[in-house]
Amino acid sequence: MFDNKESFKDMFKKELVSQLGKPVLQATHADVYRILGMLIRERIGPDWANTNQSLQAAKARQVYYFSMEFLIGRQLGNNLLNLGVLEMVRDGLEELGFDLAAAEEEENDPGLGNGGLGRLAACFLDSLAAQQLPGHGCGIRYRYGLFEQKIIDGHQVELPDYWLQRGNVWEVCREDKKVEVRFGGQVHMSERENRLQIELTDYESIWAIPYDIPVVGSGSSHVNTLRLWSARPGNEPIKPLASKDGSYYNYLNYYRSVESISEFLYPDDSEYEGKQLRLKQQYFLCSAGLQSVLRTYDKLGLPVQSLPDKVAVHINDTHPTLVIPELMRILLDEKGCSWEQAWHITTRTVSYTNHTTLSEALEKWPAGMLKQLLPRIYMIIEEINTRFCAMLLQRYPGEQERISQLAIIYGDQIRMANLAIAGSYSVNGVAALHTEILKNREMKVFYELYPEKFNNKTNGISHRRWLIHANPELARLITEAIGTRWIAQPQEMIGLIKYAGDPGFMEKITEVRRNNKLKLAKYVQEKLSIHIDPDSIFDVQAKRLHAYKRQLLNVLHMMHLYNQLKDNPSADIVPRTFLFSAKAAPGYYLAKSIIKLINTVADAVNRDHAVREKMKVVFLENYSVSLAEKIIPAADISEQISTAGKEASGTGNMKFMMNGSITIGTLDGANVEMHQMLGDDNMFLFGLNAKQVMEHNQKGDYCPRHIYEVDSRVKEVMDQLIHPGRFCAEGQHFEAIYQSVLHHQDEFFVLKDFSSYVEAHLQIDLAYRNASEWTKKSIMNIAHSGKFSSDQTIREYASGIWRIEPHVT
Ligand code: 26V
Repeated sequence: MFDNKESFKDMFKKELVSQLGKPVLQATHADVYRILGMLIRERIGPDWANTNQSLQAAKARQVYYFSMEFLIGRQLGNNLLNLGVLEMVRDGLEELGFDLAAAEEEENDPGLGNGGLGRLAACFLDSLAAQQLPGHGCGIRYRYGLFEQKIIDGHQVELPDYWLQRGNVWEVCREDKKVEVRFGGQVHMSERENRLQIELTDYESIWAIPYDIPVVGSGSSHVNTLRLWSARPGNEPIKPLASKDGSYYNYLNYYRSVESISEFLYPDDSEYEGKQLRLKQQYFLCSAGLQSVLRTYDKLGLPVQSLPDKVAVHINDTHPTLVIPELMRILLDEKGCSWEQAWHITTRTVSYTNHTTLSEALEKWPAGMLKQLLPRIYMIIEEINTRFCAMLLQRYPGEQERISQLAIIYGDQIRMANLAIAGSYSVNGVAALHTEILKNREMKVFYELYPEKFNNKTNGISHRRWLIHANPELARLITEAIGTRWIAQPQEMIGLIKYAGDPGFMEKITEVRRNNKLKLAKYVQEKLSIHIDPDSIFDVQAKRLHAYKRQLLNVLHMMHLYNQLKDNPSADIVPRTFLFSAKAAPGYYLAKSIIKLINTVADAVNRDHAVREKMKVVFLENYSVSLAEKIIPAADISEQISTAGKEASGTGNMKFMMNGSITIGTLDGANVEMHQMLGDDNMFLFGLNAKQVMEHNQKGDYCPRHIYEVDSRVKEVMDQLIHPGRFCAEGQHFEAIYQSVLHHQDEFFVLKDFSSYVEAHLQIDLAYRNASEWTKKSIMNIAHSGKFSSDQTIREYASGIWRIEPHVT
């Protein structure tokens, strides 16, 4: 393969001519991207095969991370980085007259996830491979990722995201490894040789086709696999129900319904909705994934009882909980296990991560729907529930209330979190505070039943993608200061503390950060024709739009600031640029209204020449991994302002911190752990804490109307939501937003935290004036961010939950 620049250049030129039949000079950026993809794939291939072979030969214990989402981001840059050839390829291309950055922009960003949960799965894969841990992803190859967002007239408009349009160089279709997944049908039971025989008839049968993507370990030859499944009728469809009468049109309908299973990713909504197609997707993932795991296991020639010694199956939230009854089905119906044996194996194989405490987001499937779609799986869930409740009756005689809270099937609903906890050996939350809330509140009865299952694993992020790749100038500067060890061991960044007062280093870091701001300013100018001042404070909130994340609090503060500037145009404030980026679920009316409000405020502010030197508001459309990589390195302020107790962890908070932004935040999620390290000097805290929020909720004593009446700043901005004037044109108003915070007992405490939020922003303004103190804070943030490396998180999962070890080939 290419070991040096010259051999790379030779290979590149040869490949270009042979694959595309073009002279080098005529190659486009897209051609460069494609050829690089092919070369890298060729280079990865042998290591990939070796890793698999060697894991198999060593009978190594492996983890399979099941997730409905893998938000992997663009692959080219990261693969070059992890292979250790980034600089060489960049230089080589430059000598040939090409620009690597431009080629990178040609890659479609696969949006196979909604936000934090999907991105976490991707960071985990990166960290598993980097540490040579045998761990693979198992997911769905959606033909359409999360919708593409356009802002038209201030409103969000959704377009389909056909990310596969130009093919995908990173995947390999493994047609030979397809498996069959069955839906519907009738279950027949009979007895043969004293054993219960189960047969399913008249089912709908579909093929699951795996597409494998290599996950390259940074600095080693270890390559794991992300296996994404696609639903297809296959060349010789097996017993399609709809084609029984032989009609060609029925046949086509059958084809379409099969393909719809892996057609698109569901957007995460404000409230969970039990949609049948989503249930189909979940079972499709679980059944296909498990069959392939067991096929690999079977090759080891070990008895099925040893499965938990060799295989760990992890479920990312409750979405893949059907692995539990599906594993039971395979063990009972296909491997001939007794119920007790099967349950013993299953509950030692599966572990589960919870990602939310919002009760409205908890998955519950209507029993009737599940029964019709998956009759055998339903029988197994019923049996799990019956045995579970019998055990509870023994343990808690007479405690009806407690037992009904624990039950897996309750009324007409199947509670997936209850099934996940009952059927797994480990349950973890994603930040210290979140885990405590699970144990003491949301899942208290389960914690009392199974205290040994509960544990915390604070989330992390890949410093390779979010620092080295996204912010190469900063990475270089860190290496200049403390050497290269931090690259393999990001905790070593703590060594930067001693540079927090070093004038030379401070000057350099200021320059790097300013360059990043200039780059983002250029992007904003190109995309939106808005000029933003690189010397203003870049104040950024970029994340999914949801009421609990309180983008609205941010908007109300902006409106207030603008009102102040109108009252006093010569007010002495440090110029601010407020940047937003966020997608709202298509059916989430309130969230979409908030997007419109942000854009309405942006229009009013940006049009006003009187404040142009002091304030700008920008909404960047279509937030995605690649856009995040542009925004985050340029942020001075990171807005992490969720209502305390609602954000399980947050991972954006960690990405901003690692890039030297300073957080304004509540004591929520992982912000709590950030604050423990950084202290009050290096973070701007405000608002109620989780305990206070809970107490208000218990007492029911929060009265937003009272705040509206006594705080004139609040009254002014609230009234501006519904009356024409500074922001709203005649006939335009934001009634729903107004009502949501004033007339209902706003569970997100927006007005309650307003005053302390405004105060925290005043502190930011003051602090920014002292440039060297600000830079020190920024350095302190970077220095402490190693704790949030997903390498560390994964080590904790590996030793504390999965019991897997690094494998050296
Ligand atoms: C729910 C639904 C329901 C309807 C269909 C689509 C869909 C997709 C995802 C979800 C679950 C959302 C849960 C989630 O994303 N939690 C986030 O997980 C992050 C990683 O642990 C964490 O940092 C965030 O705080 C948490 O909100």
